Amino acid sequence: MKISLGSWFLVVALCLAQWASAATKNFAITLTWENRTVAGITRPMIHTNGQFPAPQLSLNQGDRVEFYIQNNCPFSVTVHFHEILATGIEQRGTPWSDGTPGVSQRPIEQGGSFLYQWNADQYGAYFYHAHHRGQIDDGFYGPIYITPASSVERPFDLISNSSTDLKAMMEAEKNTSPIMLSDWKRYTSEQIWSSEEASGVDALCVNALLINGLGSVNCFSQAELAAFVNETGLQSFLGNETLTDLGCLPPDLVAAQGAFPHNYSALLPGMFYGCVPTEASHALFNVNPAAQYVSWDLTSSAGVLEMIFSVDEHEVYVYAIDGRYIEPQVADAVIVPNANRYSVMVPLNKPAGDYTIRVASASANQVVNVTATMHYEAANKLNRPSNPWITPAGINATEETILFDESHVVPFPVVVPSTDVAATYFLDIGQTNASYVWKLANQSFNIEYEESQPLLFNESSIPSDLYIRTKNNTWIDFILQVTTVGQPRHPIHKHSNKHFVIGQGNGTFNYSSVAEAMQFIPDSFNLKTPQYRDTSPTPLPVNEPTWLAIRYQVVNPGAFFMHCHIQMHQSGGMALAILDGVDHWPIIPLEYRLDEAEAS
Ligand SMILES: *[C@@H]1O[C@H](CO)[C@@H](O)[C@H](O)[C@H]1NC(C)=O
Ligand SMILES: *[C@@H]1O[C@H](CO)[C@@H](O)[C@H](O)[C@H]1NC(C)=O
Ligand SMILES: *[C@@H]1O[C@H](CO)[C@@H](O)[C@H](O)[C@H]1NC(C)=O
Ligand SMILES: *[C@@H]1O[C@H](CO)[C@@H](O)[C@H](O)[C@H]1NC(C)=O
Ligand SMILES: *[C@@H]1O[C@H](CO)[C@@H](O)[C@H](O)[C@H]1NC(C)=O
Ligand SMILES: *[C@@H]1O[C@H](CO)[C@@H](O)[C@H](O)[C@H]1NC(C)=O
Ligand SMILES: *[C@@H]1O[C@H](CO)[C@@H](O)[C@H](O)[C@H]1NC(C)=O
Ligand SMILES: *[C@@H]1O[C@H](CO)[C@@H](O)[C@H](O)[C@H]1NC(C)=O
Ligand SMILES: *[C@@H]1O[C@H](CO)[C@@H](O)[C@H](O)[C@H]1NC(C)=O
Ligand SMILES: *[C@@H]1O[C@H](CO)[C@@H](O)[C@H](O)[C@H]1NC(C)=O
Ligand SMILES: *[C@@H]1O[C@H](CO)[C@@H](O)[C@H](O)[C@H]1NC(C)=O
Ligand SMILES: *[C@@H]1O[C@H](CO)[C@@H](O)[C@H](O)[C@H]1NC(C)=O
Ligand SMILES: [Cu+2]
Repeated sequence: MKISLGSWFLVVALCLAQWASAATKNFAITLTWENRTVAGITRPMIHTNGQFPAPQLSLNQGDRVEFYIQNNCPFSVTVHFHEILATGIEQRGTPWSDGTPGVSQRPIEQGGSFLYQWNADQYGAYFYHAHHRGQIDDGFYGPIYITPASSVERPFDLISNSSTDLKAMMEAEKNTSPIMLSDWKRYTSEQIWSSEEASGVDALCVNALLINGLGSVNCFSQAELAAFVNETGLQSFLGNETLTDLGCLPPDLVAAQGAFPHNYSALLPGMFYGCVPTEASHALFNVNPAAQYVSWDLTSSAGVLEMIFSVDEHEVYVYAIDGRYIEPQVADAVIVPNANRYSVMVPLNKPAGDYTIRVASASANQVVNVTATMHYEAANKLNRPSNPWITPAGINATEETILFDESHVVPFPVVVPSTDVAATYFLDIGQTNASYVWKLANQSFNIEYEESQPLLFNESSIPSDLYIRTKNNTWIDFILQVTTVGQPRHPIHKHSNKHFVIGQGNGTFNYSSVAEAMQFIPDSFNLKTPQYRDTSPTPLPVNEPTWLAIRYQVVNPGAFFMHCHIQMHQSGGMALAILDGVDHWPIIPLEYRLDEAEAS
């Protein structure tokens, strides 16, 4: 792309340049590929201005963002702002700043640069991350927080009406900070991908979990693993087999692998077997009990696992999901699927001291955990270890543990979708030809299409059954059908605007539309208080297939993407392109057009 650099040279020289001028915030990011030791494992990875995780983008609602990226990695990259509705000045869309290769832009080549521009129209917790190939697993992710405008109504009076509490919660929200949850592998994303191709195996096994980039490798004994299998009921998956020493389902059991060709000797040591313990420092969160509350934005950038989060002996009030308020719900433990954000308000009402923050895999395919410490800054201390709500296997450690209940979420305020639906798409999720090759559309979205001319510029660049076309200001339904048992929950993420989660169930969806299904199985739907989010997990197919129904309004003309946020599944092709509002596509500014040589 042709960007006139001008003043940008100055910006690039700074570490993370950020200043407010007429509500425009400029960020300059340089990516490098260097060795770093994370969770005690040294490997090459993506550094963002020398950092990992990438620095936070702090914004105010209404800010205009200019994000300049200089790619000094030895490969091409893109970045996606998850999930900022990419609108620009005067509400014109900026779909060329969505960051999806093959859909909205060309990958940014080695040595190249790109300027992303968008408006922070929404409020709350978001994040930005690599969107080329498997690079999110190489450490390119960082938090975004958009302070809500003062006119946005907060839900905190549903927690307490005491004026001191309300003041304290407003203050805690003002000082909210991210807790990035991620998983970590000892191999690079390209090593993992090559091994998947050579072995035929879906690489759903990690080496460590991280909290704000910190953690270590902990190896459980066979006896501990056997006890976790009992606790979690994993025996029914395992049959006569056992978990690997990394706590993983063995490769032949991963997502029905056994039904596809495979060569287990092409797996790398440490991918499924070969746990090597490490020592490394864990995250520390200093909190001030005088503040009464602390607010955290739990943000998962995990490539594989869903995680469960808890703070020993403390309740949390979940008050926002995916950057949008809900009626606060109290819980002791919260499951955070890949790519979701759960904002929690934590009352600091226990004796001062150190309390363990526990994060563990909530996915059936691996038992793995990590801890951090919440430290109350006060003189008198708790003189004993704190008591857990959850076990290292990610399940309740006590009878009293209350798990956050998704089925009781009520958005704040409630917004309901239209029932005037222009089109319903039935999307079957399953494997094709190999256990690591997946589809969401009629065929697998081959990773090589990321190198195609982007659909925003050329609708003929990829097969037409890998995308749908919609008209602006219409309502669209997707029925996501998980066709086979043994698949994990797929966190399905739709780019551009949020979607309503209107229904889910077990079995096969044998209806031609949601309206028809509602006549027969009304209890499977919620059109009165549906969740409104950007990433929604499909229900776990335990004994039979499952389905998820989501609905959205086309408001933002441009070429977007919908895909599983398990990175191996996205790389494996579980994706569909969405050409939204084709009747109102914007004119692409000259500087974002493809090179002349290409466009002719
Ligand atoms: C990382 O370190 C290894 C040896 O520990 C070395 O072989 C490799 O070249 C280094 N990679 C980078 C990108 O510096
Ligand atoms: C606070 O007052 C509002 C308005 O009367 C009410 O709806 C809400 O339930 C109250 N909150 C609590 C925690 O009692
Ligand atoms: C697991 O459960 C089985 C059957 O209840 C029991 O025989 C076995 O001792 C348990 N193993 C562990 C490690 O708790
Ligand atoms: C485990 O069970 C499978 C069938 O469920 C069988 O094919 C296999 O031989 C058994 N393995 C062992 C070690 O018993
Ligand atoms: C299986 O993988 C190993 C290790 O990469 C390789 O040497 C072997 O040739 C492969 N076997 C087949 C049948 O492809
Ligand atoms: C997992 O939990 C166990 C038990 O609390 C703890 O000993 C271990 O350190 C945790 N693992 C990590 C990596 O923090
Ligand atoms: C976890 O919760 C279940 C269901 O409430 C309960 O039956 C079980 O006893 C609890 N586990 C522990 C260790 O208390
Ligand atoms: C799967 O294999 C069939 C025939 O063997 C082929 O037609 C199809 O294109 C393959 N699908 C993918 C996603 O590779
Ligand atoms: C669009 O992509 C197709 C398929 O790659 C190619 O044949 C065609 O020339 C492209 N069109 C333009 C205008 O570049
Ligand atoms: C998939 O195939 C079905 C049947 O041919 C068709 O109706 C549907 O539009 C196709 N889906 C996509 C996304 O192209
Ligand atoms: C689907 O089946 C699972 C496992 O049997 C069950 O736990 C779950 O409640 C069922 N879901 C619905 C919506 O009926
Ligand atoms: C698309 O539709 C939305 C919703 O009605 C509207 O706000 C927007 O202005 C439309 N965009 C264009 C470019 O017409
Ligand atoms: Cu998936």
